[in-house]
Amino acid sequence: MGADHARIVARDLKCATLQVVCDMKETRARSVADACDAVDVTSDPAGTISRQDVDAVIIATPDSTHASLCLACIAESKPVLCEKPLSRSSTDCLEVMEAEHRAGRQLVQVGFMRRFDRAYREMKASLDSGALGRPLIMHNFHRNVETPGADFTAAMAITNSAPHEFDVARHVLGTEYRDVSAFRPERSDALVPPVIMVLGTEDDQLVTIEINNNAAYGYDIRAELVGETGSISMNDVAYTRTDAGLSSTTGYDTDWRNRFANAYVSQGRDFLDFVETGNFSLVAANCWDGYAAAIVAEAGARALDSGSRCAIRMIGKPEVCE
Ligand code: ISE
Repeated sequence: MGADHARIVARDLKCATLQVVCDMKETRARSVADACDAVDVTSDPAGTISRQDVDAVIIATPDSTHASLCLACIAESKPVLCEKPLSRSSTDCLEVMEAEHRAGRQLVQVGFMRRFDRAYREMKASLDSGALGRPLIMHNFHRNVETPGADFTAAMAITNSAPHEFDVARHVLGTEYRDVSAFRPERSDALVPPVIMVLGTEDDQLVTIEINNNAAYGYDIRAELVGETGSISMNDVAYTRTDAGLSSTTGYDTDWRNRFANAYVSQGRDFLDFVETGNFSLVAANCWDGYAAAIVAEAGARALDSGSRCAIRMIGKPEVCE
C-alpha cells in the first residue's frame, strides 16, 4: 500500500511533492522512489517525520506500528493520513485521539477509503434523500482471493479486513453499534476461515458482514442497504463484459487496489486539501472513527471466541470529534 500511495501522490496529487519514501528495507524504498521520482529515500521513520522538508505524512506500515507513528506525527504537528486500522487496540486509538486533542488541532485522517467509493456515496445519498424510508438492514460481503501471506492470522479477518465494513456501514447509516455476534463455518479448514457477523446498531438496525479472505474466485465486495420502502445495492463494477462462445463473462479484480483505485485518489485529494487549508474532509474518517472500528473489532473477536453476542461499550464521543 505504501507504494500505491506513493504512486497516487506522484501521479494524481499535482500540488504535492513526494519528498521521501521511507521503508525498513531501503532497497524497497529506493525502487518505489525511483518509480515515483521521489526526492529522497530512508529507513528512518522518526527522522522522516521530523524533517523540515516534510509537511505531511502517509503511513502504510504494518498495523501494529500505526498508532506510534501517528503519535510521532502529532508530536511534530504534521498532518497524517494513516492507513486503516488506526490501531487494532482501542486503547491505542484513544491515546492517539487524546494526543491530537492536546495538540489543539485535528491532524489525523484514517484511511477508510471506502467512504469515497461512488457506490457507498450513492447509498448514503439515497438514504439521506429519504428514498428508502428508514434504514433497517445493511448487508455486506467482503471477499478476497486469498490471504496476503503467512502473517495474516484468522483473527485478522475481523481486526484487519472487517474494519472497512464496520466503518462504512456506520458512516452510511449515521449510527454506532450496540452489540455483535460472530460465527464461523466449522466445515472450513482454511487457516483464515470465513466469518459472519451480525451487529445491532443503536438505532435498532441490523448490519450483516461476511468476511471471506480465501474466496478464491475474485475480489468481490457487495453491499445492500434495505429500508422500509426500498433498497439500494452495489452493482458489479466490471467495466467490460465479454460475449463469446455462447457465454457472457465479466472479470473480478485481484484485490482492493484496482477495485477502489478512484476512492484512494479521492481520499488522497481530500487529505491534501486538509494539509493545505486545515479544513478536514466532510467524508474522511478521523480518530474517533478509528477508535470506533477498533472497539467493534475487539468485541467481534470476543464474540467469535465466546460464541455469544457481545455488547459494544464506547466512551462518550468527545465534542471535538463531532
Ligand atoms: C486489506 O488490508 C485492505 O485494506 C483491503 O481493502 C481489504 O479488502 C483486505 O481484506 C485487507 O486485508
